[in-house]
Amino acid sequence: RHRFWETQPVGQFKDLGDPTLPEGPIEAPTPLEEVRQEPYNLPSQYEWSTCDINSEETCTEIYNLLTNNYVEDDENMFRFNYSKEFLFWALRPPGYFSSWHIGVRVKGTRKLVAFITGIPARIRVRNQIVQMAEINFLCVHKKLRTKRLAPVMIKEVTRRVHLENIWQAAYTAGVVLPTPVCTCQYWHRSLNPKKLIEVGFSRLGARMTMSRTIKLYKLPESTVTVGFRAMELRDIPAVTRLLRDYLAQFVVAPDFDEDDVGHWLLPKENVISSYLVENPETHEITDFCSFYTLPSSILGKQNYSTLKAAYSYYNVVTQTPLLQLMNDALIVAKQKDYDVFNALDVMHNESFLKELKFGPGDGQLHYYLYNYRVRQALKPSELGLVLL
Ligand code: NHW
Ligand code: EN5
Repeated sequence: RHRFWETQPVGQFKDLGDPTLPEGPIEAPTPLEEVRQEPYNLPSQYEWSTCDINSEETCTEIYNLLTNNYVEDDENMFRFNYSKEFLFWALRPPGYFSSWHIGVRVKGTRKLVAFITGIPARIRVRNQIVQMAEINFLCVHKKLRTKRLAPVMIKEVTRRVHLENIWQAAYTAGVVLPTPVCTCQYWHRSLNPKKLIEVGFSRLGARMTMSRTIKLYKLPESTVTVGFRAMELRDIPAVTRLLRDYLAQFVVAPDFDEDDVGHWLLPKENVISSYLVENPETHEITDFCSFYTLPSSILGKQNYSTLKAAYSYYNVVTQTPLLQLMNDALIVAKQKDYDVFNALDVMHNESFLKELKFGPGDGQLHYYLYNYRVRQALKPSELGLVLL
């Protein structure tokens, strides 16, 4: 069934529900001297290329590869279109390794034809904080598919992660692999229903007209929560406290410190947006919400070329009802001209999705851990992790 994944230290389908298997690492780390020193062999036409994303030229090559070859929906109507600024942010968190930004090029022409990345992260699983790599942006050019290039790339990134003495990883995919730690549902909240219907992202409901649909999804012009404002540099300590206290309740969640919060949550135009609620009397920061910007190319439509989507990231409330805070997030996203607001059913998101008129999408997102077994798959509400 899974010629490659069956050879890897990941939970296997045959072991699902075996109560004798312990939770934790599947394989023990090997001494660093025993980690393979040479890169894995590629087919002879190709060569490895560590990508320097600080180079504008390399960043453009990566952007072009992903724009034309990265993830599509199951009907090939939309393709993720991560911006260069987004990639620059996603790939350079505190302590990042350039050696984990791995390209495959054609020898001779130097054309970039495949890519995979890792970034370091501390992830807590129950009461254990585990140093991990988050693997993302695995992409093989459309013309080079099904030639078993992906397994070589995964082995090579694994080797380079091992060289940093890191032995676990986390990743997400829309496809089922051995074996999900959690399976989540995508939900979508229309902000610009007319455009979404015109491009085939959503459909006019039964017994619904366009004008009734537009009215259904209408939002107030401005936010309602008193003290709602964009996050700033000075808010990092308070936001870190809020987020750490909140994430402590989930079975799997990142272990964010102030450096991480400064990187992952400080607003960056068209990349990451974060808002908080400051109590006007005490100046206490009581609530927080965030979303990242990930447009999709609209494939084969003349009147529109991109869909502007916001993706719910981390949200924490202590004083404001979550429903009200997320409604304010929808209002700011609408003000900034996003077409749709997407969210997974992770953390406490279930509590606002239906009431705020999100509808389930046709996509799921499966979460995986490499070399770490969890006793039982988690419910989405037990998951406190969002990957980009
Ligand atoms: S998920 C997005 C992945 N990218 C895309 O979907 C873009 C469009 N598709 C492609 O570019 C987010 C290709 O179809 C890809 C596969 C490259 C996906 N994850 O080369 P072959 C991430 O980036 C397995 C893992 O012939 P291909 C997360 C497949 O099951 N494995 O296929 C990435 C089969 O193995 P099997 C995947 O279509 C996490 C083998 O690849 C996969 O030309 C990576 C076939 O290879 C996927 N998304 O290329 C793992 N899709 O055993 C990280 C297919 O079934 C692990 N496959 O025979 C941790 C590493 C670090 C450890 C550190 C301790
Ligand atoms: C790694 N970080 O399928 C991520 N998206 O539902 C990689 N569907 O946008 C893995 N098919 O349902 C990513 N509209 C896996 C996801 C890949 C992309 C994907 C889905 C998620 C999606 C849309 C468009 C479907 C187009 C036809 C969808 C319905 C929206 C509707 C709005 C009104 C209320 C009901 C729902």
